[in-house]
Amino acid sequence: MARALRLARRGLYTAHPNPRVGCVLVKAGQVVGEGYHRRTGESHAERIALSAAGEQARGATAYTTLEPCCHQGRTPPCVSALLDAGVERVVAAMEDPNPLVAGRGLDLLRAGGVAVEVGLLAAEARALNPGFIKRMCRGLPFVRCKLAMSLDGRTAMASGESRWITNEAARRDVQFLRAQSSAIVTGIETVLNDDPALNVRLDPVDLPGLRSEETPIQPVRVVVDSRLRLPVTAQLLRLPGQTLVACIDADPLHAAALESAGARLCRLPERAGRVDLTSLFAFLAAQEINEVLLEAGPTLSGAALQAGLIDELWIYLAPHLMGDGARGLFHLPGLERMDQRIGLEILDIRPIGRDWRIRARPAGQVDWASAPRVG
Ligand code: AOF
Ligand code: ZN
Repeated sequence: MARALRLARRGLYTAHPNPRVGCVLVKAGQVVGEGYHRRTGESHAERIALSAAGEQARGATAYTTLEPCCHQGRTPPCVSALLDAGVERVVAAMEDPNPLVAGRGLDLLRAGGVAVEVGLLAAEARALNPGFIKRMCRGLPFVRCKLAMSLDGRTAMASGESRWITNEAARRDVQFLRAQSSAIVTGIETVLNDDPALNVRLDPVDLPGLRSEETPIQPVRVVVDSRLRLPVTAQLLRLPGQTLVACIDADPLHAAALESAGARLCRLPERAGRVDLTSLFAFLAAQEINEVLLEAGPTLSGAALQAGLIDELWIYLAPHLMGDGARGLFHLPGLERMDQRIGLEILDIRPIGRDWRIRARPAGQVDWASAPRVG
């Protein structure tokens, strides 16, 4: 199963909106076939492993990081392929949370006389697909909020100047975070101030799963822009990939100009005069967006945090001080007493070049990698 998990990880940058899945077929202590799901629309892990094994699959055990599917999606069901090949035993790390499968794949295998076990390395398997799991279970994407700050917790000088807080190595690390995300969400203020690209600029050879002739999959760029102030000249409209502008209401002429510049507009319900963020994230999940990277300023990041929409904070900490006149990480109105603090659980801290990366989960947030739902 550990090998199947390593294979599944090769789909980190390419499999979405599908889950990352790996499969290893073992017979008499030997690996006879293996595979991973590379890209939506292409074969599932089990079918790749089965074709590699050929006749050797008869009587083998399949270790798979996700319950085999039993539905006809973009590709045919894996359960029938496993039964036809004569696989004797299937060990799945976790059930498929997709309501079209949800245990039925395992039931069908059992009904076909296959020995079935579920739950081996479940937490590791879940950690591969937090976005897919949360989207299937909650109708919301898994949201990582990325921030860069000085050691004294500042993200910009009072003037708004913020380039660059962190070093090259940290900014490259963020490129990998972007590459595994289906969407990057930012606010209109960030776009007006910085005119960011919000794209993936890595070489395909740096992204496992991508072939050298392929270009990285660009996450959908989402601009939260209640009053539709995005200029048609914004850099992100000219780059490969889709740009979605989330607004409440819009001047029809400006809306038409943005649409002809390639933007997709989406009108959403309002909350206190701004785009309702829960509606926005539910809309993104409905577009099959699994993992979101929020790269925004203190207002939007703070609002998403207070709405309980952030699953993980990814804070890059740079070794310098910016002083107490500079701006803080989150705008959190109404937070006045110590008992109103937002607690965090630090998941890991590691050096990235001269900076440090802190990964933390807001207290009370579900850990999508634990809490396995077995059998
Ligand atoms: C598996 N093995 O490798 C993957 C599975 O549209 P399709 O046919 O690609 O089906 C997508 C669904 O299949 C996806 O939502 C998830 O439930 C399951 N993914 N299942 O047996 C795999 N990637
Ligand atoms: Zn399948």
